[in-house]
Amino acid sequence: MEQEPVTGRVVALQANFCRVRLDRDGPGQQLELLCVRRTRLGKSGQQVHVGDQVSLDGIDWTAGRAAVSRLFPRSSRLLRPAVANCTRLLVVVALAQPEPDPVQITRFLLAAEATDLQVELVLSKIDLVPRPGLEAWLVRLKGWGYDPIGLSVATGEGLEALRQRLAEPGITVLCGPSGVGKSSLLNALIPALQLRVAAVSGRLQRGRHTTRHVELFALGPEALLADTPGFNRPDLPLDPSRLAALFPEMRQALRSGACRYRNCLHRGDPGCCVGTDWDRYPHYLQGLEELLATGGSGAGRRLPEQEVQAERPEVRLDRRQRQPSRRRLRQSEQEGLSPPSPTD
Ligand SMILES: Nc1nc2c(ncn2[C@@H]2O[C@H](COP(=O)(O)OP(=O)(O)OP(=O)(O)O)[C@@H](O)[C@H]2O)c(=O)[nH]1
Ligand SMILES: [Mg+2]
Ligand SMILES: [Zn+2]
Repeated sequence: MEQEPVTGRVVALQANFCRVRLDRDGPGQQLELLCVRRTRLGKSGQQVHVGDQVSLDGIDWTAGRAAVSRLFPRSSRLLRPAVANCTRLLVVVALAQPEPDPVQITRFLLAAEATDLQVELVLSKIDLVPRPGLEAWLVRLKGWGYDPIGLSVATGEGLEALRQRLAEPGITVLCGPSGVGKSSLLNALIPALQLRVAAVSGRLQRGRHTTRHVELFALGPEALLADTPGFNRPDLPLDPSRLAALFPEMRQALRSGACRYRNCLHRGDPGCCVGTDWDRYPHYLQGLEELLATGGSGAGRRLPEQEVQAERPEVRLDRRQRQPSRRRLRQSEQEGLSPPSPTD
């Protein structure tokens, strides 16, 4: 008689192994097996990611070992942090230590919006600022089209509201700058966890990149949360014409009106239905100019699956070393601009 295959979810990758949480407990009530992962599975050329649904063979229940034999199709895939089947992104920014920076918050939100996944926003460390400071940020972020939850791990405020928002089935990936308290938040939501956290340091009260890998934890029976390493400045992932759609407040304006020109870049030209009178207009313009100048960090490289771009702290491409791309030159010619220099 043929046995039903043993299946599970990859919750962490460790060197050549992955930890797989089983969909159904093993004979000795095992919840997890340590599995060898072939770096590439079969002809599909797919790599195993955290979040992947897999089936296993070669199971040794006594030793708690097995091998991943097959990957199930993914509903989504984030690149950096590499997580498969993610359903929701939780952007975490702190109200203090480190100070909130509207440009940086916008960067994270744009990278999150570019995935087409649901985006939630949390303001952490509210115990460190006076109430009016929190209220002002809540109002401002609502104007950006978000419904943020202010919370503090120190006082517990806001945790229940967040827990409810994350209770729906699926994988939520936490992302945000280093030191904002992502791991602390997970420890507070799932008390059995004892993830490493570290005090922020230095004049700018930056985080210290304490978390080094991605791992999934169970918040409820079907709701999983992934802690990820913080990074400080995600790239702008898209081509210029798609930037506007990543601003919820701009999407709103575009739904209720139309610009005179179909390929409007919304730079305050007459006939533009978005205008310039909105809080993040300078950020939009700055992002747009950056994309026009560089050809976009992800332009022309669109992947079939969704991705979020997140800069790893140890890999930084200094823009001054980049040569202007041909696309960028062409673009400036079309716009009657002088060719950009590599040092701008
Ligand atoms: N006062 C206060 N401090 C907090 C709060 N949440 C986190 N912290 C502190 O902030 C520091 C950084 O917290 P972590 O949880 O390590 O931050 P992280 O976002 O996981 O950082 P990376 O792993 O580097 O990305 C620690 O000293 C925490 O104790 C909070 O709600 N209030
Ligand atoms: Mg951490
Ligand atoms: Zn327009």
